[in-house]
Formats: sequence, structure tokens, C-alpha cells
Amino acid sequence: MDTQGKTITCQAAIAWGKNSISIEEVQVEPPKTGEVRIKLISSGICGTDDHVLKGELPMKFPLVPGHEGAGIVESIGNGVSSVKPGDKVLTLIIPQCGECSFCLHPKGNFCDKQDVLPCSGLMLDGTSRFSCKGEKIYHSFRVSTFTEYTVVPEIAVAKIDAASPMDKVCLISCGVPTGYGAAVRSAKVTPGSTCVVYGLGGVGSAIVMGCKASGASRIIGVDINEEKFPRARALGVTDCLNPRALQKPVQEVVMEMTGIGVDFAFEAIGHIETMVSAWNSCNNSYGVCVIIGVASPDSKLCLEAIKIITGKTLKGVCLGDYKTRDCIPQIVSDYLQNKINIDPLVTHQLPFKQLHKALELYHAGKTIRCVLLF
Ligand code: PAD
Ligand code: ZN
Repeated sequence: MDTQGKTITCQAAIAWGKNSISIEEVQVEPPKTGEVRIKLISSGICGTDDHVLKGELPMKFPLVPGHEGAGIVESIGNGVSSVKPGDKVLTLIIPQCGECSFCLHPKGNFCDKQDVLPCSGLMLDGTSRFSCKGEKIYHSFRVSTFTEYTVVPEIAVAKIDAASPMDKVCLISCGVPTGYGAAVRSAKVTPGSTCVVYGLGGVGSAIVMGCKASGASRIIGVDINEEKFPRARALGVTDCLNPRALQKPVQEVVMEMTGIGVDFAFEAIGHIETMVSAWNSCNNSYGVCVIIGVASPDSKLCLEAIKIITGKTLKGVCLGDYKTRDCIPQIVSDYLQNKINIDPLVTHQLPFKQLHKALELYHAGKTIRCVLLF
């Protein structure tokens, strides 16, 4: 059936408000100028989606959640030149418009056209492409992926190798570059160094992969869920710590284990307490603390101000500091050439219709990444 230029009726998840999600029949309008309509093949469930579903980020409801998607271009709007129907693509939570001050600068990747901070829930022209029973439904970060079809700005689409296995590469849309890039690009982990990773979920696991690939000699993994430890060890974690099973604060244990503190600390949970622990796990002088976890917008980070003069560095990073459209297709190619292995991160795959079961497995701490298949 030719769907080009027509509204498509399909199944999509709708978050109606905090902790209220259901699969519904929705209408997806055709792409407007500069937009691409994508038939999703797979979508990961990322920690950021969990924040959205719990209402921890200031998003407008009802919305179609999800952002870690892989799919095939169904149709394109006027002026779209970088992709065509049939192309395999990833959705990009951080777009690359190529025109703003941030895209034009060699450093950084936080494109001005992103819809994360703040989230409007609307496309660039200020309207939505989703509706359900006549009601307007918002987008999440302009890349909703818990849906059979989505509309995304062309600047938030990366064309990937035609040989990509579509049931797994969705992780390269967010979790893998976020974690791997935090280690190799943002922290610039050095051979022989010591690292600590707070949070051993999907993003934390990719951080561990990046630390290992950079030649770190010791990688301490911290998580309150000990079920995460065997998989973390298999990826390169040398020591596992459960803060709830320790007699003293975890940063003090890290300090004792390393003598002076680690060279590189990462926070991939999104809590201010663990961000402070990560900062206090770094050595004074040249320690580097990288925050990846997304904290709630009203929370404030409180640090001992005097410590900053020791020379240690605190920084944050989004999507691994990759200029997304330029760099993410290359990570897919690296995966196809066995230079990076994302397979151990895909612990579960379920049909989209079993979204509730997938979310249960996520909340029970059973998954690293559960991939929804359409
Ligand atoms: P995840 O749920 O897969 O992993 C989180 C892990 O943290 C789990 O293993 C938990 O058991 C563990 N955890 C929870 N609380 C604690 C605690 N108090 N102490 C120790 N461990 C704990 O999520 P994820 O890996 O997909 O995402 C992690 C964070 O990274 C989350 O805040 C998400 O929003 C953020 C993120 N940031 C970016 C970015 O570009 N900066 C991209 C993607 C995700
Ligand atoms: Zn994500």
C-alpha cells in the first residue's frame, strides 16, 4: 500500500501522565518540509525514558515516549536530501543542524535545535504529527520511538549501513555512544589508569567498554543491584561494589582501594548523591569526573567549593560528545567490522506489544537493554 503523503494509522505507546502508559491506535501525519517519516524496526528502553515515564523531566503529556530507535525511511518531506525511502536510519536525540554556533564549533555537540533542555514536545514548526482519538499527542525529544511510525526532523536522522542488523543497532542511537564516548572522548581515559563507574545499566556498561578499550588497568563498578555484576565483569569491570552492602560511604572505599582516588569517575544513574560520590572518588590534582546521568531539573549539586582548586575536573557530557550525524554512522560501521561489540548489552528482545512486560523487566533490574521489536 502506498502511504506516501497520507496519514498512517498505527499502534503507538502513549504516556498520558506520570506512570500511565498504554498502547493505542494513533494517527501519524506525513512529514512536512525538512522532516522524515520512519517505520521503526527496533527501539531500546533507555534510563532517560524511565525518567520521562515517571514524570521526573518537565515534559508535556500526553506524549509518545522513546528515543533510541532504528528504522527504515517510509517517506520524506520537501527539501530532504540526506535520506530517501528505504534507507536504514537511527533517530538522534541530539540533532546536528550544521548551522548553529555549537554545530559550527569544532568542540561540543549540544546543537541549538535539540528538544531536551527544555522540551517543547513539538516539531521545529511548533506543531505535532501525532494524534489519538482527535487529541494532539506530544513528541518526546522530537524522536518518539515507542511507535510503529514516527516523524523526525531530518537533522535528527542518521543514515546507517544497509547491512546493519536492525534488531540491535538501535542501541547505537543513544546508549552505546553516550557511554563509550563519555570514556573515550569526554574523559579521554588513558592506558593504565584507574576508573570508577557509578551505575552498571546500559549506559554504564558502554562506559566500561570505553574504559577497557582505552586500556584502563582497573575499573571499579558501583551498583545497588548485584545482578548487574557478572555482566559488568565480563565487559571489563575488575572490582564490584554495592554501596548498600558497605560499612562506610562508597567513595571512602574507592579512596582506600586506590590510595589517592581514581583518575576517572563516571556517574550514569542520575542522582545527585551518586554524582557527589563520583566527584569525591576522583583524585585531587588531575582526577576527572564526568556526569552522564540526568538529574531532575529542580535538583542542585552541592560540592565543597575549595576542592576545585586542587585541579580536579568536573564535567558533563551528552551523547558521548559526538557530533551526531557525522559520527554515529561510523560507530555502526565499527560494529559491523567487529571493532566494537554491542551484543552483550542487548539482554532482552520483546515484541512491541509486550511493552508492559519489557518495562516490568527493566524496573525489576533484569535488563541491561531490552529492545522492543516492531
Ligand atoms: P539504567 O536504568 O539501565 O541503569 C541505571 C543503573 O543504576 C541500574 O543498574 C541501577 O541498578 C543503578 N542504580 C540506581 N540507583 C543507584 C544507586 N543509588 N547507586 C548505585 N547504582 C544505582 O539506565 P541507563 O544506563 O540507560 O541510563 C543511566 C543514566 O544516564 C540515566 O540518568 C539516563 O537518563 C542518563 C543518560 N544520559 C545520556 C546523556 O547523553 N547524558 C544519554 C542516555 C542516558
Ligand atoms: Zn537514551
